[in-house]
Amino acid sequence: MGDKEGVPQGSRCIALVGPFQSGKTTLLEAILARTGAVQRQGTVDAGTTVGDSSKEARDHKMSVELTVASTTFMGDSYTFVDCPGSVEFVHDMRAVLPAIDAAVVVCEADERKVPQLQLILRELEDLKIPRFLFLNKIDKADKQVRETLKLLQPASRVPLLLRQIPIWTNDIVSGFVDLALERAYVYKEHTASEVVKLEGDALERGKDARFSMLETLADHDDELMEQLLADIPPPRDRVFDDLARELRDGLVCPVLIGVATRTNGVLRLMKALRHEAPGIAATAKRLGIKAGDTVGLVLKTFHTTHGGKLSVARVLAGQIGDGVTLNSPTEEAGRVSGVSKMMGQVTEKRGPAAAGETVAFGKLDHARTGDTLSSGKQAHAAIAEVKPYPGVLAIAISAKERKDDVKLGLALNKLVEEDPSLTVHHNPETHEVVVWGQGEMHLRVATERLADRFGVAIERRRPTVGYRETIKKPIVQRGRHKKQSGGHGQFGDVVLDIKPQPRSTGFVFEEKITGGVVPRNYIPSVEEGVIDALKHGPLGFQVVDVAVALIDGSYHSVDSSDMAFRIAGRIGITEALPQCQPVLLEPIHTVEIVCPSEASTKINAILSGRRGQILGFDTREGWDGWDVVRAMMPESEIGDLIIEVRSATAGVGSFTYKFDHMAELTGKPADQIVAAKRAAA
Ligand SMILES: Nc1nc2c(ncn2[C@@H]2O[C@H](COP(=O)(O)OP(=O)(O)OP(=O)(O)O)[C@@H](O)[C@H]2O)c(=O)[nH]1
Ligand SMILES: [Mg+2]
Repeated sequence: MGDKEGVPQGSRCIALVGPFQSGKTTLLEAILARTGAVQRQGTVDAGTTVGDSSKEARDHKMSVELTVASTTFMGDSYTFVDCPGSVEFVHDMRAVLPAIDAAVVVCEADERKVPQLQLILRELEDLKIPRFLFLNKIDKADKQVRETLKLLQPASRVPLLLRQIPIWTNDIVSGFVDLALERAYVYKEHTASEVVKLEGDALERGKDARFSMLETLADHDDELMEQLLADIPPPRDRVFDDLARELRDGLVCPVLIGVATRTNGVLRLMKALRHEAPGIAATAKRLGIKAGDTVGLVLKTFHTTHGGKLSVARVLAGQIGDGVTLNSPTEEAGRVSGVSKMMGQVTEKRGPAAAGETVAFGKLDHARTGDTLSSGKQAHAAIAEVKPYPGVLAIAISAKERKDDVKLGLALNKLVEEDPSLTVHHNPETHEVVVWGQGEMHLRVATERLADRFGVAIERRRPTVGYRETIKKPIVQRGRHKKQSGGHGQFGDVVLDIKPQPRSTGFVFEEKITGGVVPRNYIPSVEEGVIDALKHGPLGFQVVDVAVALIDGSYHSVDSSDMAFRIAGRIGITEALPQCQPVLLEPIHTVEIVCPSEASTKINAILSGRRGQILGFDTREGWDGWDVVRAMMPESEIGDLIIEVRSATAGVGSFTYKFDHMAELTGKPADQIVAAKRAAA
């Protein structure tokens, strides 16, 4: 099938991305309303939009997961994926990017949002995904759009190409000039803009701006450059071809303007998408998918109350319908049971999905977000691998009521399946269930989901820090257990040589018995008793880095037993350790913080304020204007580090960390920890 009017065949998939609260969900609503997919345009503030329809999103008035909604425009089908803007929910965006045809990056004229914009544009640039910038909220604009563009330009590696300029009436934007069409329009609320005659000041500014646009395009089109130099007006088709080509080749990032709340600029955006955004054929080529294969990519997983598990996927090649068995690269993903069209949380059963379409497949039990699905004999290789960022904030949770323990476990599995940027760890030592996430709001939403969706009320606490203790002085100590009660007595007697060991050597047990003073068969019991006692040292923590040697003892031919020697070993340690100058050990990690360079000084101050020891400073490789700061830091201080790092970096700073060593902690901080442990015991 050939393309009609230069419009690619097949359903398009477009992601709406951009910094926090820039108006993506509102823009989706405006698109759906403008194209007739919904009757009335809802608002985020009234909680009536197709997007953000979960209770958590409505409650917080922000997107906390992606929304998928489809519509048609001028006979073509489009699926939009509205992605959350908050960095804490960024995984939902990252997981869909590989499969989309193009992205609309919604942003506003706000300098503080530039770092976040840069992060998003980088992801798109690296994946070679064509992208438009939609400069939203120009109803609130207080500066010239060209000034705004200068502000935003550092966020993009390629030129931001202004396609429209606003027309101002009494300091308010009342319409726009389309620089490619050379036409002026006046905005009408919730309906198409009206063409007006381009005259006066707007005409002049329009000419200037058009010339700038053409100049930028001419950087990659020699013939156009010659025309411009010779003052020959370039043919309109050539300009449109260049706009489309340079977008598709990632040479420019076209900028459109509008007001999502009033549906202004939406029609223009849709037309640009229609004519310029690539279609499934180009996307399949970008992903290296061969003709003849049947391939899809899972963008998101939902566990719905009534419909069970839904795998939202884009079909990238072939056709996928009910009853088809799909494979992921590692296992059989399952048999499709139901294909649905999605309109936010509302799903509607439909027939098989063709290449290009984005739908929800039912009951793919073993499919995970990010999986490449295929139906051939041999599973298709993974076309994308999007690893979630490691968690930066943790909470320990438990079911409020013991009876919900099993339910909590099942709910957590589903929660993590829906959102792989959450991880759950069971701490075998403290028996805590620790949930790691991307920030405060992320974890808060996770606990709300557990309550609202899975019906498990939970309690949350700060996770226990892995403190240990050790000793600084050696000792030789006798442990004697003797009990005479009626018939059989109990007798065990050991002498232990206890010595501190170098850091991170753990525990060693040796026996140096001569002459059988402690019979061989009782020795393992002595060791068990020692291990028992080391679990709770005099400070209340596990004792590490000690060597214990059994050097002497005695036994009784009738009264000695495994149990008696075990108790003797325990007594020996328990009596010895308080005399060995016990000391607290705390875990120290190496932390690597990445941040925009202008925030480095603040980051340094944060690290010092948290007992961090700065190891080094570097520019971040491949990241202009970014730094990496490395430091050693106690685990207890990393707990909520992300909150301060984000606030110092307009939300974009982050860190990774790795356990390095245990270090002694003394003085008041240590006393407080010991006292808290005693109080909790
Ligand atoms: N003045 C004005 N306000 C807007 C416009 N578009 C959106 N808003 C408002 O901006 C706020 C955020 O809008 P959303 O659509 O939720 O923004 P978002 O980008 O989806 O937010 P996240 O998904 O949480 O990142 C809401 O209060 C909207 O009413 C606009 O064009 N003009
Ligand atoms: Mg949103």
